[in-house]
Amino acid sequence: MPSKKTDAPRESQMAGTQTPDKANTNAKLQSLETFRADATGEALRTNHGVKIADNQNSLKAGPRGPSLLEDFIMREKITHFDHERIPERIVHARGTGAHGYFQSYGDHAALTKAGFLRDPEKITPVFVRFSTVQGPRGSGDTVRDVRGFAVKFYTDEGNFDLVGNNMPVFFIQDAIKFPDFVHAVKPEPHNEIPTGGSAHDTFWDFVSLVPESAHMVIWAMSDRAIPRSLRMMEGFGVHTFRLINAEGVASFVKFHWKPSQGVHSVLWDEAQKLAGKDADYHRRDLSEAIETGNYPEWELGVQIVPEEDEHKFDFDLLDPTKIIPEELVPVTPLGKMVLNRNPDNFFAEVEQVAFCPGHIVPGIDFTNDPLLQGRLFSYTDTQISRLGGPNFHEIPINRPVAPNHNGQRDAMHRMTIDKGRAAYEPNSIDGGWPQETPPAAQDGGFESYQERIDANKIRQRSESFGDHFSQARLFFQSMSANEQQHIIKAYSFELGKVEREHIRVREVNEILANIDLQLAAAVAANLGLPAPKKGTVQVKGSSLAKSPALSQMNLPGSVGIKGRKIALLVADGVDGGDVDRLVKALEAQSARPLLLGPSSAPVKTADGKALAVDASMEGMPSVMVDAIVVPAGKASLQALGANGVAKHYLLEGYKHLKAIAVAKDGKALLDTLGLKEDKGLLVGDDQKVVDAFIKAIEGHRVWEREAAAEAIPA
Ligand code: HDD
Repeated sequence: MPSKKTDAPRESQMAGTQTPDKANTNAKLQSLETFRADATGEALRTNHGVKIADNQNSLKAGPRGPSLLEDFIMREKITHFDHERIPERIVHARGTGAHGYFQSYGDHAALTKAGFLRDPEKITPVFVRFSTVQGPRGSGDTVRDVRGFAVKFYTDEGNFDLVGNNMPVFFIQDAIKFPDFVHAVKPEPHNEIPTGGSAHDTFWDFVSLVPESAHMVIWAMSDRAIPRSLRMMEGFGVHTFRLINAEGVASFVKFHWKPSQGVHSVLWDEAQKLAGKDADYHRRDLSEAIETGNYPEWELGVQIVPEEDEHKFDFDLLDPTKIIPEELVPVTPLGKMVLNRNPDNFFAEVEQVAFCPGHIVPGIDFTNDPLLQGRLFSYTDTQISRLGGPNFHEIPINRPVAPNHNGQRDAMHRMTIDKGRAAYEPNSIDGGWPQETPPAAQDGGFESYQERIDANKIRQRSESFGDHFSQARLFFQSMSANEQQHIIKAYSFELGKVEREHIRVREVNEILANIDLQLAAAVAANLGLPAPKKGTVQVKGSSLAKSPALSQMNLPGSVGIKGRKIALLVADGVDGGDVDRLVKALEAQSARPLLLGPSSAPVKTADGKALAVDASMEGMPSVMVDAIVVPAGKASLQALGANGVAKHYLLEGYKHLKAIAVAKDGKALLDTLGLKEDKGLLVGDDQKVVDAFIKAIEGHRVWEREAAAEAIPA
């Protein structure tokens, strides 16, 4: 049961996986294989191939003499080391990634001619990078922030990058405002504080002056900004795109990723503690899930709007601060993505991967969303300075599976050795190759959608982008009572950190009051400000009163407790049989039971056997697990009752609304802690308790407990 790390080669880690071995043999992985370096059995050499005899000592004039400049081995090693870092991403610097595959559910011919959506047999390799936005590379995983959700599809027709977020809207409507927004949210320039958060003056100054940000900011103040796991997030393409079929018929679409794991978050107190106790919480969770065969899955879907319906909504489809409520246009599933392979080398794969919303394939096209239009320029530009030149597409992780011959030549780090003399087109010297391919129903050259444009060149925001509050209101009003409270607390916390009174006042009076007066009043009360009596603008309101699809409470997922980490607190004298019973019951549900003891040393069971533990309770604190069990055993229960770490474990788990099951004899322990049984705090030794415990974990948290848990010290 303890899942000890093995150094077994990758092949055996992958053994026993079902469809993925198809993906293993696919072209992308094979092409990456060419670049993977395995040093097993190899001699240590310089970069130029010379075998090294002594890697411990630099060349010196005598054992106590000065080092010699001629030591080419040391100079090569140190020079390389001196240049090991590349600039981090300007935004989304902190992230992690994984390989996997995408498979279409069928032939979506009516919608698109893109080959990877036309053939249900086709396995398209993907690489996904998840990220936070604000913090630098070394920042914590669980900060309150938007999460990047960028997917590179290595299709036979070229790379398609769907560079989205875990929220369906954005802070601004026009790309020209992106540097302003990013400068405002990034750490303040005089002291570089805060790292990885938005609770500071410049962020709230900007967003309180820019009402178009109101909708995205309320998402960022919601539980979506503190996900339980990268595996438990929805993903969104944000902009409206076009899909185009073989007949040239276009449909507007919004892309959605729906996780089988459900959409779940941690609590704010937990998120803050995790940032210290396990700053790598999300990257660890993803890589462990893949390593243990709990491959995360998402369904890719689209909301489809026929071209002729473009103007049927009370918002503009080109405005990236708007969603299309799923109750108006449901999401049509297209296929599924499975992540089944961890990177071998973080730098080579996760750090060097380069996404660009402009990487599309025939059958997909852009719209005139002014945020998207700006992004089409920005990403390639940033790669040139970050990855050192225009040949970043030759880095293995960025290489398409499709061939990519053209007349582009030279530049820094060119790796391809182009044969032939004609680096131009047309040519008659190299037989005219490579040649253009005319557009066609299948396998044709890329053709842009022929949208008619007849307009004045103008710097102007469309009037149809003018309603900034109706959907922010719809979002707030669609939340459960618990979620609404979390939002109120998040605004109160963040604005509480804002030093300038006039910024707090403006956010409450000119933004929150236009979203919802109760929200504004609650936040105002927490800041000691008067409650605004009315908003500052006329808000027309959404055509829907509520959109249930927006509440996480309605997105439980379909995998039950698979992959959930469950702590079993044990000490000397624990009932070994009870531990076995509980472990078996949890493993039967594909959960991950973990034995935690007072230290990392094995504990002794009541019948004298040594029982290995996975970690100490301090080594894996309660914030790192989903649920807690205290197995039977009188001496063990007594020892835990006298152990401050164990008591804190239970109190904290209770405070964070986690399911807790305690053996019958542990009732006294709960009484000492002042914890009362509820739907998720269960006492007993029978199967009924185990069943109720599993059900409570399926619900992610015991929401009914939230008010009672307020009284528990943080
Ligand atoms: Fe961006 C990175 C998502 C607007 C400019 N962006 C980046 C990443 C994601 C997004 C997921 C990380 C990719 C990775 O993992 O390497 N960005 C978005 C979304 C946006 C958005 C969903 C709005 C809908 N971004 C946006 C605008 C601009 C940029 C308007 C500039 C005009 N984004 C960048 C960038 C980054 C980036 C500076 C930093 C590193 C990189 O591109 O490769 O170019």
